[in-house]
Amino acid sequence: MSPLDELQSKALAELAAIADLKELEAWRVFYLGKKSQLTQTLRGLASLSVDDRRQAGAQANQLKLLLESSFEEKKKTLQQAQLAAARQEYFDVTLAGRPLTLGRLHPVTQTIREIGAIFSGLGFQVVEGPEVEWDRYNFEALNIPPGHPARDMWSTFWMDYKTESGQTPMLLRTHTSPMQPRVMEKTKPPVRVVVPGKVYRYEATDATHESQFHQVEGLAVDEGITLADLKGTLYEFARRFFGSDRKARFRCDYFPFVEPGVEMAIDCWVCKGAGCRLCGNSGWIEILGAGMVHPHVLERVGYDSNKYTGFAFGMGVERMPMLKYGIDDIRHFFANDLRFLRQF
Ligand code: FA5
Repeated sequence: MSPLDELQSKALAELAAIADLKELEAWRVFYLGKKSQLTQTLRGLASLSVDDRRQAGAQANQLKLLLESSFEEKKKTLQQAQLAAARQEYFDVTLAGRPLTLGRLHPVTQTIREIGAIFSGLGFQVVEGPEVEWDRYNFEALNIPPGHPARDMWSTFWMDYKTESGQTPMLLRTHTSPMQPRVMEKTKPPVRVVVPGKVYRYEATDATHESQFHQVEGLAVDEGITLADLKGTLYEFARRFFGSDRKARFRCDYFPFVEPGVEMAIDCWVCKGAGCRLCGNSGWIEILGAGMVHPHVLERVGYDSNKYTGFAFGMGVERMPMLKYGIDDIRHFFANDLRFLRQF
């Protein structure tokens, strides 16, 4: 085999194995470039005799043509493959973009913010507190000692909290009222706060009751505060939240930490006060409990109950949008059905 034959078979074998254009260019430089064996052979022809030159020149030129055409062919094949691969990733830049779905705040969060904004406008500060609570704040500081029958008003989730001295019962707070003594312990009067947060009750769910729901607590303590201030504040809240065409009413109620105690109700959104299944035929839906802070509760945190009086209230947050928008089941709020949530 002549050196040119050898070169040919080696070059073509290497060319066949090439898989991309970069390797192909390296191949071209090696076999057809200025410093390649073939170019050197062609240059060296001048030193040969006329006969030798004719024969060797013809063979070298033939090989050059063969390598050049093989190179072009391979280049075309590789370029086509590259194009086909690019087409697979092709996208139409003129197509309209897919709309981005905007997230939104949960209706309960929206309601808490709306309630907070109304009370901020009435001079209240918004504060938050712990959901896992001590018995002494959830009950004892609120005039409900161990064994007091009023504990039955709130079915409770208890848990054991391990401390160095043993196990101490803690609970998931049954209402936001424990924040009353917590705030008063840290503040001197005047106090004006609202406290939004989650609360928990060990009870069966129905259209208006959940075992985990939200409340907003309110507390105002100062010299000379009366029940008229409580009613005025809550009527004004109801007017701003529900509009002036809705009716609100107060009735006597009992909570151990207020005296006197009241409940506030709004006319039922389904029957407009006529009486239906939802409102238990009463025409009214209770939204909050309230009253004048009991002197015992004030004294326990070191407030002089002869000098200071105050009112407190605790409203169910989910009941507010239910009343405002006519939602007939509290369980919609926590079912996470986007068809419901997207309406707010
Ligand atoms: C209390 O929780 C008292 N802490 C309220 C209070 C505060 C009274 C300050 C006096 C002074 P009650 O258990 O009634 O009270 O709950 C208050 C409100 O929470 C109710 O009016 C109702 O709107 C809402 N609520 C009560 N239980 C549930 C429940 N299971 N699911 C949804 N909302 C509820």
